[in-house]
Amino acid sequence: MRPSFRLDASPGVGVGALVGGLLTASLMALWYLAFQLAMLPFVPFDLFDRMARLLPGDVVAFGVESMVSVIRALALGETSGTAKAGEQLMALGGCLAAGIVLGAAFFALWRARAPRSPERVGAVLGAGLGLLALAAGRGVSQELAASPLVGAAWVLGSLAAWGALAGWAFRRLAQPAAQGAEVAEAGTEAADLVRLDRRRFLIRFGGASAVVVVGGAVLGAQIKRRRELDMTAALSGAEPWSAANPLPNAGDAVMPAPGTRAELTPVGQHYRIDINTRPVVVDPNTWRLKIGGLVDRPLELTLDELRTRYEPQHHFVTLECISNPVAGDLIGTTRWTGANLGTVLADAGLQPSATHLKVTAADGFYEYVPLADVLDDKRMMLAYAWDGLPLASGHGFPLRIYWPDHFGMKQPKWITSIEAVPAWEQGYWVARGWDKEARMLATSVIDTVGVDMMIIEADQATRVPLGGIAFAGARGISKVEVRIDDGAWQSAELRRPLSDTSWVLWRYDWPFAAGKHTFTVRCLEGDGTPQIAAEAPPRPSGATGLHAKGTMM
Ligand SMILES: Nc1nc2c(c(=O)[nH]1)N[C@H]1C(S)=C(S)[C@@H](COP(=O)(O)O)O[C@H]1N2
Ligand SMILES: [Mo]
Repeated sequence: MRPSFRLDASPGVGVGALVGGLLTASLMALWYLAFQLAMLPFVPFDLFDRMARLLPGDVVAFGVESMVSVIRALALGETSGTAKAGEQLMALGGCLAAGIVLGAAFFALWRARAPRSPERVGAVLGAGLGLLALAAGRGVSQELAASPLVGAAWVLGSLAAWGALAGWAFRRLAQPAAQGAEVAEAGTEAADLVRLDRRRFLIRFGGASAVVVVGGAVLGAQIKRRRELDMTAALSGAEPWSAANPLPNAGDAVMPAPGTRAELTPVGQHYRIDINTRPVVVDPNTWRLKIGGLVDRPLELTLDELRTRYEPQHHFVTLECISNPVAGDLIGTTRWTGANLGTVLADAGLQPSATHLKVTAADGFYEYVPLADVLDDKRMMLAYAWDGLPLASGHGFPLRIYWPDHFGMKQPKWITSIEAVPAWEQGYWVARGWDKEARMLATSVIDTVGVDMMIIEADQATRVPLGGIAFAGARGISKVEVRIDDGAWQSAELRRPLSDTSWVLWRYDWPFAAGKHTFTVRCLEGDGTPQIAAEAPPRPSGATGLHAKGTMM
C-alpha cells in the first residue's frame, strides 16, 4: 500500500510516547467520569485487580508486606486505607505507563509500515486492546449498575477512539498542515516551519488533553461527593446501635487507661482489607444468596428474607487480618448481627455426604468452611449488619460470614453463594501460600503509657496508667502481664470483655520511676497457654512476638 505521506517526515517514537501519554491521561479521566456517572467499568482498577488475582501468592504477599512496612515506617497513617490509596495510585500509574509504551509502539509501527489510514489501523488496534481489557475485567469489574453490554461497548469504543486519535495525531504530525510535506525536503527554513507546526500541534494537543483530564477529574469527584452526601442523608435517620445503647460491660470496675483505643471500633474506622482496589458494589434488588450443592432443597434468599425469616443474632466480634503485624492496626471490634448459619442450612437440608461449605463472593473470593464448626458453634452467622447498620459496601454489603477464632482471610464478604461440598479444598489465600487453618493467634498490645495524661496519687506513690488490648480469638484471655525493663512480670487488671470473641482491655498502674524505660506486655489464653513470644512475620500463619514500648521520662 502506498503511504499517503513521506516517511522521512514521520514523527518518532518519543512523540508517540507523548501522544500516548496525553491520550491515556484523558481517557482515564473520562473512564473515571463515566464510572462515577453510570458505574461504567473503570479499566485501570479492573486491570490491577485482575493482576492481583493472577500474580503468584509470593509476589502479592511481598508487595503487600512492603507496602505495610513502608506505611508503618513512614507513619503514613491508618494502614489499610493508605494501602488502598497506594494500590489505586499504582493502578493509575501502571495504566499511564502502558499508554505511553503503546503510543510509542504504535508510532514505531506506523513509521515502519506507513498505512494509508493510521486512524483506521489505530481504531482496530484500540478495539483489540479493548477486548483484552474486557477479558481481564471479567469477574473483577464493577460494572454492576450498568448493563454488561453497555459496559463492554464503552470499553471497546473508548479504546478504539484512543487508537484512532493516536493514528490521527500521527498523520497530522507526519503531514504538517499548510506548507505540507513537500517543503519538508526543501531546505532548512522549510524544515523549521514543519518543526514549528508540529510543536504548535503538540501544544494544542497537550492543552486539550489537560482540559479533558481536569474536567473529567473535577466533574467525577463532584458527582462522587454528591452521591456520598445523598447517602449520608439517607442514613442520617439511622443511628448506629452503639449511639443509643450502653456496652454490656459499661459498669465494669476496671476502667480503660486514658489513651487506650475505643473498646468498640467506630465502623468508619474499622480496617478494610480485600482484593479490590475499591469496595465491591452489589445491587440489593437483584442480589440473592444461593444455597446449593449437597442439599435437599436449594435456596435463593433475598436480604429481606434473611433478615425477617430468621431470628437476628448479635455478637461482639474482634476481627483481625492475618497480615496484621504485632501491634498493627488491622484489627477492630464491632457488634455483628445476622442470621444463624446452622438454621439457614437446616432449611436447605444438608445431605450426609456434605463435609464443607464453599462460600463464594461477588469479587471471586472464596473459602471452605468445615460443617463440623458450623453445627458446633452457634455463633456462626451470615451477618448483614455492623453496629446496627447495614454493612458498609467496603465491609461486605449485603452479606458476610462470621467464623469465630479465624483470621479475616477465612471470612468472605459480599457473599453470593454457599455450596455444600464433600471435601475440603484450598480457599483463595490458602491457595496463595497462607496458613490452611488461619487460626487467630494470641496477641497483646500496649496502647498507651499515660505519662502526661494522668497520674494517680495513692498510697503516697505516683502511679502512671498503662493500657491496651489482649486478644486470642475465641479462646479468651486469662491473664495479661507487664514488665518494666528487665524487671519481674506484673499482673495487669482485665476489664470484662464485650464477648467471648472480642478483645480484652487491660490496665496496669505503674509505680512511676523517673528515667528511660521499656515496657513489654504478654498474655495468656483462657486455658493458660502463653502468647508466643518468638518473633515471626505475618506470612504465612500470622505475626507473633511481644510488643514493647520505650518511653523517656
Ligand atoms: N469477598 C472478599 N471477602 C473478604 C476478602 C476479600 O478480599 N474478598 N478479604 C478477607 C480478609 S483478608 C480480611 S482481613 C477481611 C477484612 O474484613 P474488613 O475489610 O471488613 O475489615 O475480609 C475478608 N473477606
Ligand atoms: Mo486479611
